[in-house]
Amino acid sequence: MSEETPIKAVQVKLVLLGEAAVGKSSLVLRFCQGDFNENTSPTIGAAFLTQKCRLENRIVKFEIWDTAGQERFHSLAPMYYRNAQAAVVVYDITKAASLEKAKAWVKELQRQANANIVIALVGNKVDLVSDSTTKPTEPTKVKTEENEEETEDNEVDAEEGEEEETTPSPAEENTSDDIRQVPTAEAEAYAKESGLLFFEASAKTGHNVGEIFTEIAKTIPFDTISPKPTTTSSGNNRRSTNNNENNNVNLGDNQQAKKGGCC
Ligand SMILES: Nc1nc2c(ncn2[C@@H]2O[C@H](COP(=O)(O)OP(=O)(O)OP(=O)(O)O)[C@@H](O)[C@H]2O)c(=O)[nH]1
Ligand SMILES: [Mg+2]
Repeated sequence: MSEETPIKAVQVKLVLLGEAAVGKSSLVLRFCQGDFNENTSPTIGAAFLTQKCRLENRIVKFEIWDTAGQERFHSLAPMYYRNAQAAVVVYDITKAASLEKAKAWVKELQRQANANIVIALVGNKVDLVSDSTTKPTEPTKVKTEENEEETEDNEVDAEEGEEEETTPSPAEENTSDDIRQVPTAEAEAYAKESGLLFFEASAKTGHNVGEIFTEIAKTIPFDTISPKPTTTSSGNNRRSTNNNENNNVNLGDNQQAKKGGCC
């Protein structure tokens, strides 16, 4: 006779898409292991990982498909986004072309994926620019149960020009201007008009990484999704396209979630 209501647990299939080298695997590595690797290898096919995220009233178990960004793997993508409840579409804020590729992925998802799929657009590598508020904070952590609340007031905060009054050194200013190719406002406006969640993040520093997944978990319309048990992979045979769950994983040995994610 416990006083506490048992917490519901739900599985969420999530797919990461985006141009090669934008940092998809690095974001997953950060989320699942709290780690970063400067020298990753390109993903071949796709990698599969899981990580749990605890919300107030439920535990979300993300089943994450980290796809390969190289064009030769594009045709495999539908196998991974089919039946997905969530997608993280990543671009690199220092590469304008990668936003165009991200937009193409969004279009494809909106045409071919689940009608109510939650899509987050993520501009990665904000640590490379000095015009964001990302550098000094949140060194390597992603959100845990305890610090979940931090995320509330910590969403898109990398407004360009936000720091103007602090008179940055010319060198810093130039570096920032030279490197950033996608203004925050431009991507944010696109995300808004397309109905996407939007974040700028850094897999390297961990900035906003946990927040991406927490916001997705909060946004998924669970009440309209038939609940699935959180036990193993029943009911979704998509993974049979790549039935070695650790197939081509280049995220180290993190086939299953270790510490470092939501919970
Ligand atoms: N500075 C910086 N570098 C990053 C960040 N995220 C990833 N990188 C680097 O970018 C390169 C590519 O990262 P990956 O995570 O392998 O990129 P990917 O999108 O998974 O690439 P594919 O698997 O080929 O699609 C690696 O050298 C990473 O170390 C980041 O947030 N900041
Ligand atoms: Mg990869």
